[in-house]
Amino acid sequence: MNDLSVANTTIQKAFDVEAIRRDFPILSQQVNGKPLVYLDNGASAQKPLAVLDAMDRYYREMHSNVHRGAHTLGDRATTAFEGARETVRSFLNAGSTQEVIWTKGTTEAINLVANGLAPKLKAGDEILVSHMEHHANIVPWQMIAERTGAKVVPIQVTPAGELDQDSFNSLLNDRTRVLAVAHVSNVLGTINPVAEMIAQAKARGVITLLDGAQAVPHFQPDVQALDCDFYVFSSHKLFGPTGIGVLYGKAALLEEMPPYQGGGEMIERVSFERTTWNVLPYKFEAGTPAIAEAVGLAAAIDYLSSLDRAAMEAAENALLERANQLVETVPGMSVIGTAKQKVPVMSFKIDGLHPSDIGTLLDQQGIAIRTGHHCAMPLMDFYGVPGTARASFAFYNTLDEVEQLFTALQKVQRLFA
Ligand code: 7TS
Repeated sequence: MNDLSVANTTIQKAFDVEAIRRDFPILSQQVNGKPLVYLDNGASAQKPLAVLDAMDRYYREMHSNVHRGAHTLGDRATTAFEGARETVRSFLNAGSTQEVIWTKGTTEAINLVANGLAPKLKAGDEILVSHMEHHANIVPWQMIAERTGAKVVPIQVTPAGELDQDSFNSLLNDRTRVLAVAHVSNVLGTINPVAEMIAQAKARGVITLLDGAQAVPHFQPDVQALDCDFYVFSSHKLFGPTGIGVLYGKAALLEEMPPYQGGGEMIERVSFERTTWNVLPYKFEAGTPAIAEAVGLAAAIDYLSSLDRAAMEAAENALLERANQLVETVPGMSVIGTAKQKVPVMSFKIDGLHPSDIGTLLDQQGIAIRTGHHCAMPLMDFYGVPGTARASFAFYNTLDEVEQLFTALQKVQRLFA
C-alpha cells in the first residue's frame, strides 16, 4: 500500500459518506430517470433530517411569537430562538450573543452593515472590495457610495483566481475606510488570506467585513481569531433553511450604527416626541423574526458539530483532487480558478460549448450544476467569459458522483464535437 491509499482508507473509515447521505432524504431520488447527483451546493445546500425534524417539532410543540413572555408557548419559542442564537455564537466563537444578529441572509446582512456605516463615510473615502465578489458584496456598497460620495475600489485578481496582494497593498491607503471581501469565492472556490489582510487593514483603522457565505459550509471560522469587525453568512448554504442568515458584528461598532429598519422589537420606548432603541442585538431585529428558521439553522450547526470536521474537510479535498485529475479526460475543458487554497468548487468551460448547454445536458443525466455569471459579473469580465459551468461539492458528495460528472461531460463534449 502506498502512502496515498493509506490516507484514503483512513478518510473512508473516519467518514462514512453513505451513512451521511441517508441523513439527507432529498439525495436519494431520481431526476430525469437517473439517480440525482447534486453538485449545486454553492447555490444552496440540502438539509439533513435533523433540520427538518427540528423545524417540524418546533411548529408542532412550541410555536408562538417570541419575547412577549405572556404564556408558556411564548416562553418555549423564546427559549428555542435564543438558544439558536447561542449555537451560532459558539459556531463563530463570537464573544457574546449581543453580537449575533439575525437577518434574512448574507445579502441583507451586507446591506445592513453598509447602511449602518453610511454616517461614517464622506466624499473621497474609499471602500475596498475585490474583483471576485458576489454582487451582494458590491452593489450595497455602490448604493452607499452614491449616497455619501465615497468610492468603491476593487482589489485585482490574479489569473489563477487569487487576490492580488500587490494590488491590495497599493490600494490600501489613508482614504480607505472599509475592507469588504469574500472569505471564499463562490465562483473560484479560492480561500482568501483574510487574516493577514485584516491585520493590515486594522493597522490603518479600516473597518473590515468578511462575506462568509461560501466559507462556512466547508470550515468553521473563528471571528475573534480573524479579528474582523463583521462576518456574514446565509443559513441555506450551511445545510439550514432558507429565509435566515447571520450578521456577526463587534458590539462597539454595532452600538454606534443606526438601526436598519424601524418597527416592533427594535425599540426601547416609542412616543411622538422621542423614540429610543432597544439594546443589542434587538436594535437590528425589527418585526417578528424567522423563529422556526433560527431553530433549523441551529439544528444544522449541531448536525455539523456531530461530524468529524477534519475528516469531512479531507473527504471534500479528495473530491476536488479527483475532479482535477479528471479534467484532462474531457477534450477542450479548462478550469477557471486554480488557487492553491480552495474549497471543493470547480468553475470550468469547454471549448465550443455554451455553459448553459452544458447545464441542460447534464440535467438530462440527473446531474445538477449551476451555469451563468454566478452573480459575479465583474469576475466574468475579468476572465472574458459570458459565464461558466460550476460544480460545487458538499461533504455528502461521493467520488463516484465526481466520476459520473466527468463521464457525462465526456458525453456532452462528444455530442458537440
Ligand atoms: N456572497 C457570496 C459569496 C455568495 O456566494 C452568495 C450567494 C451571496 C453572497 C448571497 O447570498 P444570499 O443567501 O443572500 O442570496 N451565492 C450564490 C451562488 O454562488 N449561486 O447561487 C447563489
